[in-house]
Amino acid sequence: MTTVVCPGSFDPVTLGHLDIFRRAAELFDDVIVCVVANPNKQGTFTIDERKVLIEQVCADIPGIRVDSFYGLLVDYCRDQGATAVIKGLRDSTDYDYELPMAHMNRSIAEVDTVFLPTRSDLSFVSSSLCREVTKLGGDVSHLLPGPVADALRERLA
Ligand code: COD
Repeated sequence: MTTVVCPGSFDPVTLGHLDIFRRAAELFDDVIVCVVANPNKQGTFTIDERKVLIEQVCADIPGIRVDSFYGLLVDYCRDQGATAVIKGLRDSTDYDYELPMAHMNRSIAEVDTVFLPTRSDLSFVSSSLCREVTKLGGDVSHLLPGPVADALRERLA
């Protein structure tokens, strides 16, 4: 059985993230979507709220578990027996940000990173832009899973 981890802030989870989770679940037996806590960052949603939203929108995808973690990602991977981290790549900015982390994770713990290119029609989508547009009264419901769009509007609009 191959276990992999899809880590992220997921504040909140978008259709872009969800596409990566689905494709990871087609490629690997056991996919852990892990909300990584950043104690220095005040999120829009709490870690538990993010987890519940991800659980809701992934309920129909077999082979996905949802968890949260604070600390070094490779320690979490080792504890879970995960051999790789899955990341979505939207553009060269993501690549420049992700590649040093991938090298570092490989260097310190031999944990590999698998990059999946984002769906082209979702390559401009980020949690931060969705939050900003919603806060200013815009509609991003076509870019978010239904329950997430409702929760974000309720929280920010
Ligand atoms: N389509 C596809 N993929 C997407 C999209 C989209 N529209 N939007 C984002 N993604 C991808 C991102 O590229 C990323 O791979 C993933 O989804 C999560 O995105 P975010 O924005 O929710 O999460 P990030 O980028 O803030 O998460 C960074 C981590 C928390 C994973 C990282 O900082 C980390 O591993 N932290 C743990 C501490 C650690 O081990 N540090 C040392 C690293 S070497």
